[in-house]
Amino acid sequence: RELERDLVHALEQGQFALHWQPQADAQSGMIRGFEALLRWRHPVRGDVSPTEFIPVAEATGMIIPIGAWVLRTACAEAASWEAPLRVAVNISVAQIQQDGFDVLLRETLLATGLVPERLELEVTESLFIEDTDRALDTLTRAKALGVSVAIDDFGTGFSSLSTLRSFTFDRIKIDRSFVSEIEKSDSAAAIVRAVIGLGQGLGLPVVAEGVETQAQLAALNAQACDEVQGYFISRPMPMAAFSAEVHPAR
Ligand code: G
Ligand code: G
Ligand code: MN
Ligand code: NA
Repeated sequence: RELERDLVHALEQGQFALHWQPQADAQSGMIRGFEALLRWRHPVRGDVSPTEFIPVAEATGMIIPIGAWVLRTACAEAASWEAPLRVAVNISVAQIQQDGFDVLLRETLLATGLVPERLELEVTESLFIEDTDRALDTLTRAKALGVSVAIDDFGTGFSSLSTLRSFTFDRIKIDRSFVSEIEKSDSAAAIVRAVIGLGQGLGLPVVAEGVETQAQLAALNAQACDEVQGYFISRPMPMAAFSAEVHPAR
């Protein structure tokens, strides 16, 4: 309850910030893009995890203004980078289901000057549980603008495979629960291999999330995974904390 009350004021009080996590080419390590991850610095509690407050924001509808802020801030920051890298933004189901999400998207791109081709929306399979037609319609309009769409946390939701047939995604993100077990569990390794094969068959690049060790990276490379993201490459950080070599704005 208390979180809910405080969340209402968090936006106007400027308590939100974006951290950025690189998405790198698995072979060369070259950074291809950055995912924006929302952070909330609560005046009393300190940092509150998005796993705690995003569900509250979704349940109360606060995700609509907060999500709009994230989109706008991420696009504005990325537009100022010197390197024209991809900017990936997580979008909640409620945002996609909302009337006029495509209008917001178009206005945000216009206002920030970000080239649509640099923006990637990360959506989860939960989007396809209810009101599928509407979700597909909105995503189709996003793609018509030139924006790309990645399926996030792949493998953890329902009907993963039919989801891939219902919409032309641009990228698959393998959930980190499989990546973290890739060396310990034959079944996790088999699933990772299968998802990468699926991506190859569909012509979709695959990003592995949650890569924490050199060994995991090597295992992914052995499977010809396209891109990697995780603590082994970099933790999510404020853009200013990145060194000059990887900072896209320098
Ligand atoms: O770092 P991590 O704790 O950032 O994020 C936890 C969860 O919160 C992940 O599932 C992530 O996708 C989600 N998340 C992080 N930032 C955002 C955001 O801006 N919007 C939405 N909808 N989800 C986010
Ligand atoms: O669902 P989504 O992929 O958007 O979530 C990203 C979440 O994963 C964020 O909470 C981010 O902080 C977290 N994360 C990113 N890299 C790693 C990693 O290597 N290990 C773990 N455990 N979490 C990670
Ligand atoms: Mn994500
Ligand atoms: Na994910």
